[in-house]
Order: sequence, then C-alpha cells, then structure tokens
Amino acid sequence: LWEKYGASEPVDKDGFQKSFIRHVTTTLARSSLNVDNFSAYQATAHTVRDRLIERWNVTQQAHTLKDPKRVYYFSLEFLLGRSLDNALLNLDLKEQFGEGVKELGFRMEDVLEQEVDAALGNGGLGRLAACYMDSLATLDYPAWGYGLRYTYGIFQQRLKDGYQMEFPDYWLNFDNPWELQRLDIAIEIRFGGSVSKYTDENGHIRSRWEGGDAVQAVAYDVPIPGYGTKNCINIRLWSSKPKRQFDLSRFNEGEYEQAVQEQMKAENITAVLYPNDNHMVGKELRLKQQYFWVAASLSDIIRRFKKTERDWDQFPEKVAIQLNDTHPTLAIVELQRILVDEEGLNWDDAWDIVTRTFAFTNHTVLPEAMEKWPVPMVEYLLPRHMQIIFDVNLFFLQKVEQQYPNDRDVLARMSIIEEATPQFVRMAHLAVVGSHRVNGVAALHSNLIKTTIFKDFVKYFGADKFENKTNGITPRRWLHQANPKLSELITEALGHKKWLKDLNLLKNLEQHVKNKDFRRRWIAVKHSNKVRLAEYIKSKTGIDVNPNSLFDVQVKRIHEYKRQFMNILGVIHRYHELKSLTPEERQNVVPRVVIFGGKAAPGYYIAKLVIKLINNVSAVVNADESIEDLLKVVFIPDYNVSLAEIIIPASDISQHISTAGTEASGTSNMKFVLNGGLILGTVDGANIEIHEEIGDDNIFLYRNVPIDPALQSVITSIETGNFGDARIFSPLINTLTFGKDYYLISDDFGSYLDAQKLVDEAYKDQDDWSKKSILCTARMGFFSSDRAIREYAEQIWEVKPVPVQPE
Ligand code: 26W
Repeated sequence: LWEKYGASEPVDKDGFQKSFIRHVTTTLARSSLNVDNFSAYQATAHTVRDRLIERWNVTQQAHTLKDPKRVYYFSLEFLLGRSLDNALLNLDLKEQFGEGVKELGFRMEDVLEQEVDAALGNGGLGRLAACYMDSLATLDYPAWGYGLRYTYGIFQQRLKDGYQMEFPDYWLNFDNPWELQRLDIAIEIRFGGSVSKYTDENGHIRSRWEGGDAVQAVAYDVPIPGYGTKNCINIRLWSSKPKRQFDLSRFNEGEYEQAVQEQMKAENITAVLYPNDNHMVGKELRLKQQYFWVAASLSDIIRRFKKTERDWDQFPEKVAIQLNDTHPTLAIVELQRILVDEEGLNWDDAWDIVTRTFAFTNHTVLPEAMEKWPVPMVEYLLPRHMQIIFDVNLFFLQKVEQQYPNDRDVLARMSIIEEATPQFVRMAHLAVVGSHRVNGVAALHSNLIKTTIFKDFVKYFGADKFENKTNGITPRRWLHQANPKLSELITEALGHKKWLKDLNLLKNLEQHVKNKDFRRRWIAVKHSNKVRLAEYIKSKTGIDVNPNSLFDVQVKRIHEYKRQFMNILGVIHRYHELKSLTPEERQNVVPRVVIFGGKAAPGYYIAKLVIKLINNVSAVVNADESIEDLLKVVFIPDYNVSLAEIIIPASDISQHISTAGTEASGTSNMKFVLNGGLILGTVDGANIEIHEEIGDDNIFLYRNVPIDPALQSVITSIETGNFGDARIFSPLINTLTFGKDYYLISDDFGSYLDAQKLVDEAYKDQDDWSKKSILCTARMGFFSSDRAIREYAEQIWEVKPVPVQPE
C-alpha cells in the first residue's frame, strides 16, 4: 500500500495545478471565486511544502540507516528570509509551477511578494548561518541546524520625522507553511533549584541538580532543500511552552491563578529575538534563552546517539557541534554535566569527549560585543553549571600554572572568571578551552584574534588549534534567485548551469570581457535592476531617482564602527562642492544616488542619530532644485533579506568602510561583487581577500592618512544648522572631537574622499566599467559558501557527504 499510494505526485504543470486547487479547497477552505494573491501564495507554498516533506523524509531515513557522523550547527540566529522562490529554484520547479500559476490567473512575482520574511536574526552572523545551511544541503552533508523559534523576529523599522521607530515583527500571524510542528518532541528544561551531594554505590561522591522550575521545549522543523540534489536537511527550532503538568500542591493550596501565571511565563523565553548586533546586554532572559536552546538541542542529539547503543567515547566520532559565536557556549558545560552527573563518567574522560565534540567560531573582536555573564546570575539560574564552570577553570588554570610557573598575570588574563565585583564568566575563554578548534571568519580577522584576544591561548594550546575559515555566501540565493537576468546571461555565456554548484567556473566569463555585445548585455541587466530599485524607492519613499545615475549603496546594521557617519559626511561634502561649481564644471559631474539602509539597535542612541542625520541631509539635498539629478540621497526603511535581494543586484558601487581591524569579515561585500558591483572599501575583513582575487583595477581600497581640512567645513555646516536643528546632532559630532574619535573618521576622511573621486572618474568610462564589473563576477568563485562549508567539513568536523539515493 505504501508503494501504491505513497508515490510522489507529478511535479509538472498539471500536477501543480491539481495540488494548488486541492490546497485552496481543503487546506484553505476557499472556493475558486475567492482566491486572492495571498491565497495563491499559500496554495503554492503548500504544494511546494509537500515536495519538501517528501525529500525531508527520504533524507532523514537515509541518514538514520547509514548512521554517519553528523554535524550540528548551533546558532541563535537563522536569517532565512523568504522560502518559496528559493525552494522553487533549488527543486527546479520554478518554470513548471510558474506556468501553472499563470494559467490560473496569477503572476508569479505577485505571488512571491506575499511571503513575509523569516527574520530570526540581526545581520551578518544570522545570514551566514542561513547560507551555510543552503550549502550543507547542496553538498549532501548530514547536517542539522539548531536554533530558537522566536515569536517575534527582528523588529520592523519605520521612519517618523527621520527617526527610527521600532514595531513588532509578528511573523507567525498567518500560518507558516515552512515549518513542521513536532508536538511529540517536547523536552523538559529546568531552571534554578539547588545542587546536593551524595555517595553512589561505588562510594564516589557525586552531584545532583534538583528542584527549580521546568518549562518545555517543543520542536519545529524547517526543511532546507539543497540545489540539484534530493538532499533536504533540517533546522530544528525550539519554542517554549508551559509544562503539561501543573504543580498540584499549588492548586490544592488555592494558588490557582499564580500557578497559571507561572506557567505562562514559560512562553516568554522564546518570545523575542534580542535586537543587538555586536553589543552585549546582560539580560537574564537572554541567558535563559541560551540555556533553554542548548539544553534542548543536546538532549535531542544524545537521544539520537543513544539509539545506536554505542559507548560514550564514540560520541565525538558521531557528533560534531559547531558553536556560532559564544552564544551557545553553555552547551559545553551542559554536556559535561550530563556525562558526569547523569551518565556517571569520570571528569577527565567526560572532558575529553566534550572538547573533541565542540568547535567554536568567533565573529567579532569588538570589546563591547564580548559576552560575559555575572556569576551570581548564572549561579541562581543554573547552580550546577556554575560549579562546573569553576571546576573547569580550576583544572585549566592548574595546567597553565604548570606551564608558566610564577606568572600570576597570565592566570588572571586567561581565567574563565573575570575577577571583579561581582565576578563574570568570560564566555569566549570558556568556548576556547572547551573546543578542539577555534576559527575566525576572514584571513585578517583570524590573524587578529591570534595576536589579540586569544594571544595567550595560542601560546598555551599551540597555533594548530586556531584556524581561518573565510566566510562565503550562497550563489543560489544571492545570484540565481536575486538576479535572474544576470544568472540567465551567465548560463547562456558559459553554456551550462554547473557554475551554480561550482562557482569557480565563473572564471570562464573572463573570455567574454572582450566581446562588445556581451558587455552591452551585461550593462543592460544592471540597468534593468536599477530601474526596478528606482521603482521600489519611489513607491516606498516617494523619492525620484534616475537609473542612469551611479548607484552608491551602503546597507548593513547601523554601527559606529561601520561608519555610515563618514559616508553621510562625504555626501555633505559632495553637496557643498556641487553648489560651488560653474555650469561648465557641472557638465562633467557623474550624477549619483546615495542609498542607505539598515537598522540601529533600539537602545543605540548614536546609531539612531546617524539615521536621523542621513534623513535630514536627504530632505535638504533632494529638495534643492539647483542640484537637479546630480545628487540624491535615500534612506530605504526596513532593510531585510528580501530587500537586499532587490538592492544588491542594482548597485554600481557599495561601501564597506569599517575602521581597519573592526569588521571581522563582512559578507554583503561578497554579494555585491558577485552581482557585478564594484566596492569602495577599507583594508579590512574580507575586502582584503576580495581584492586579492579580483585585482587592483576592480576595487577602490583606501588607507588612512592624517586629518583633513575638508572635514572641518562639513562639521561646521552641520553645526550652523544647514541640516536641521544643530543641537540634536551635537552628541554625534562630539564622537569626532575631543580626542574621542574612536573609529578614526577624521583620520580617514581625506583618503575616503580621494577614493570617491576615483570612483567618479572610473564611472565616466562606461565601457571600461563594464569590463571591471564582469571581471568582478568572474573572479568571485572563492567566496561561495560551498567552498567554506567544504573547508569546515574536511578540516574541522571530519564529516563526509552522504548522498541520498538518486531516484
Ligand atoms: C552578545 C551580543 C552580540 C550579538 C551578535 C554579539 C555579537 C553578535 C554577532 C557575532 C555579530 C555579528 O553578526 N558579527 C558579524 O559576523 C559576520 C559573519 O561572520 C561577519 O561577516 C561580520 O563582519 C561580523 O560583524
């Protein structure tokens, strides 16, 4: 019967239409007369979901049968964006289903637009996790992601009076077809309570964690389909629910209402994603999120491991866990607790298993981003874990002391505990000590961490423990999906689609650079992407921009170290210069549209002021008729993944201008260049490696030179009130003066302006620019997340591809 009825539905146009109508009728309970674009989206999504579930089942069964070593990617953020278009392309159903949708009276573009983003992340780290899941699936690795199913994702940003306003992102309002609820998988997670000691039957003194309050972790599975493979992997997201049993004694004592309220508090744990990027805020609820998530995930992994009845010492041969920054570091402590307290292993054997299991990726060197938790808070929420952390630290420091006798400073520097009042747990130190590998995310960054924050650890553990894994991006979403016209042109030129699985094949585009017609078509694609963005800008902001201008883009989280402030100061400078030009000189000017986008953390006062300044400058410049089309300034609100998919393909030049040494990698820089956009950047993060790959002629990198007089006149202009009430900006201006210019804007401003001049000059020769643009794309093979994932798999995880049997 399974064979008779279980066969897949056909995936052609007719099969699609049949399934679409069935879902409208039974899943949505609607009639044919009552199908709007949103219902069409839902019916299409459910049809695709059915296909995904089939693949998911086949893949997971195959993995269970073969029982290979698996990799688990622990990330507090997965910034997936939309799923429908991605699934249609990865499953190669877009054409057939597109036809089917059209015949039913809808436009696929409109249908795709209905989907809300899954925005369970802040920025770089969360989007990286999403790209890595795409590559893990595409390369047939037996992998799972583990994260949290936040009820509210990153806030929605709107502008009022030029100021950022935050609104809740209640993304689950209308059912989410991209998840499978697993009510059967519910794990109890404990907080608080106390630790007691007892002597076991062998006379050993052991610890037991008792009492406290428990909540339940319920699993939701998000299928992630690979491209050009049947492999479909899983992201398991946990949602907190009250435990099923109420505390009966409470009821009997008549505290019904209080008991119910306690239960409801359970749901708070996964209610909201913390909106801070690169900035630690020590909220107790955040620590609870972290423990809730890693405890549920480990319990799930251990349950799977135990089914195969292997010895514990084989655990690291079956399980690799990658820690995406320090957020999941408590997993190290939780595994040690389970092995010692519950499974009865001795401390050293347990610790050996733990360190062979975990590897840790660092994503930032900013001091304010380093996670550290007050010891009293950890003690109160997780009393046994705090004891274990102290023990780990004690044994670790004893060994350090053996290596460096009589060096008290080194012990203080390397300690997992920061000796302050109160004491703090340094999560990065714990992550380094509890992992067998530590990596940075770009060459410069990996070298930097070895000589700064982890210097002592490199000396103690040896340099081999520390590696570089330069970040990558998935070409499926960031070229094929976001830029269909360019993807088509590339496929036509290369004569195949293999480049989507082997991005180095783009190299062969280089031979087309000399083909005039190819260059013309390349530019035409860019132009049509700019027209599309111009329409979007008009519809959202009311601002008219001319697609024949140079589109200059900076989109990323707003942060002082990323220096959007320097960009807008440069815009003011450009504005002043334009106003002083003679009519003849104006003939020579390259018209520019300067586009900004990005969210500021709600509590980040200076970042919010930067947004306000950009909007004030935008208002003044765009309203100045004397400037005409020579300069337009736009802040596009609510930058997110699906907006990035419109903006990135339309960029001529994008800015990645962090203070040298502060941006660990950056990943949007890769996305822009892959789409034939040039970059203007500092010698920082992955810009350096991009430069190495694409060559001097195709990138505008600049280095700092000392202070510039042009900056002073710009500051004076703001202070004079040319851009609205000057008083509101004085805290922002103050960041530049009084020796506090921490991010070195004043040092870099002059060379920044010089680099911008080079951009203008280069853009005047459109034909030459098109050559640069093509070479950019052609030389980006290295930055595929497939390359990055292969490196992790081979050099850190030691996992191998497990292809699901072909049909
Ligand atoms: C505890 C608060 C907090 C929250 C998030 C601290 C740090 C983070 C993230 C690690 C910040 C982040 O996203 N870092 C970015 O990671 C990207 C992926 O590796 C890099 O490309 C970016 O350069 C880096 O800023």
